[in-house]
Amino acid sequence: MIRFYFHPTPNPAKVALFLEEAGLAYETIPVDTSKGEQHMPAFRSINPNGKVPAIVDTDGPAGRETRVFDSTAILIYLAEQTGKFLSSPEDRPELLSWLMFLASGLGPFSGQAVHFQHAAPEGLDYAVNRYRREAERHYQVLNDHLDGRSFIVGDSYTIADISAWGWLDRASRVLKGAEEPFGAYPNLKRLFEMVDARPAAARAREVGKDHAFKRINDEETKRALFPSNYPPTA
Ligand SMILES: N[C@@H](CCC(=O)N[C@@H](CS)C(=O)NCC(=O)O)C(=O)O
Repeated sequence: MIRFYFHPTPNPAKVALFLEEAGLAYETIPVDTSKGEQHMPAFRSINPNGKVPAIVDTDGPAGRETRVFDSTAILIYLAEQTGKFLSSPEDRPELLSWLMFLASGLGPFSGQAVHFQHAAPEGLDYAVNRYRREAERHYQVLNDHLDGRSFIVGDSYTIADISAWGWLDRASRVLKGAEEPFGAYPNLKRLFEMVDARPAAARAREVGKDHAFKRINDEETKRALFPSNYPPTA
């Protein structure tokens, strides 16, 4: 059994999609990051980085309970455990490369583009330009790679496609103001629509819907999500 620590945001969404695709038994445990639950000691013992997603596999290696944190680590772990959505062994170098491109490039630059265009104070033009342009550049790299390909790696659906879906789902926020966010990236549009049309994607979108996550962006939420804006606590 897997305990899945979840908030309805892009990185947990990738893991929700994998769990649904693989048909694994799991229990969703809400972590309301807007209330600061990611900073609680009990959750920090599962993810010392204080972010979602994380999982606990009660039947991990050697039958021991084990934690895994960070969406990409979780995708690789679950794919290896189940043997599902891994590429062929010959394509493994490509799979690892694109997973890391998504984990360290497309994802974080999308996140910072959202932050500086939607959450940061007005007037930070340098930061807005840098993150928006870097997000666009990563979109372009993946769009070019997908020319003539149905999937990111090889000729089958893998955890790279699952990973890409999480942040591509937020394209309209990443590319704020764009009339058609995928307009300049037809191959990304095709990939996103292919993944999004899978029945597991519809089920993944339902994960956590039975929980009332906090929606108000008040002082508690700002302190929880952006602690670097406040003096360090002793
Ligand atoms: N590299 C991590 C990033 C995780 C991450 O940034 N999660 C966000 C939600 S998408 C979060 O927990 N935000 C709350 C916070 O930063 O306090 C991963 O891929 O899992």
